[in-house]
Amino acid sequence: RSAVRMAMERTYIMIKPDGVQRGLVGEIIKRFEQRGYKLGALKLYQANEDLLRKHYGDLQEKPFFPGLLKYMTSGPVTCMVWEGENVVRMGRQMLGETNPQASAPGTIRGDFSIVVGRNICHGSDSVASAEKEIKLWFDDNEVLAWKDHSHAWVY
Ligand code: RTP
Repeated sequence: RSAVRMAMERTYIMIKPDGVQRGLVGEIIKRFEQRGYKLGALKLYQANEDLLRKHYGDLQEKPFFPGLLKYMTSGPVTCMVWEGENVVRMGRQMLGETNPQASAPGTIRGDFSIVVGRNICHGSDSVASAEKEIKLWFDDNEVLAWKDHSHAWVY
């Protein structure tokens, strides 16, 4: 297939503190790798409130926001960039629904979590928010240039 016809995208996937503490980092990376997506950036990172207010800017007025801040700063998160065809939508599908009890078995939340306040992972909901979130969580020099990757084995 011609490279120009593919919807090549990047998305921001983050394993939340519960996912890290429960030892699910390898499992989650494995699922994206095995699907055929390419890792473009990876780091373990202790987030602070300032960064999380920027990341979750649209949720600041929600009653659960203080609890969300406490949860998300309770330990390190794992920040990742994944790339490949349609990865924003496919990534959300692999994660499952925001509420784990609405998540199908076979999804990450559907396999490993029970409540919305401890739902293991985050994935960008659009190409635009992916680009915004990648800039927010990574310095430019931490993210591999897309052209460095060969996708020839997958596509
Ligand atoms: P995420 O950004 O983490 O991928 O989640 P999302 O887009 O699927 O969901 P969103 O509505 O943006 O909520 C962000 C995160 O806030 C926590 N949350 N807690 N009722 C609650 O206690 C509640 N609702 C949402 C979850 O961790 C959710 O992923």
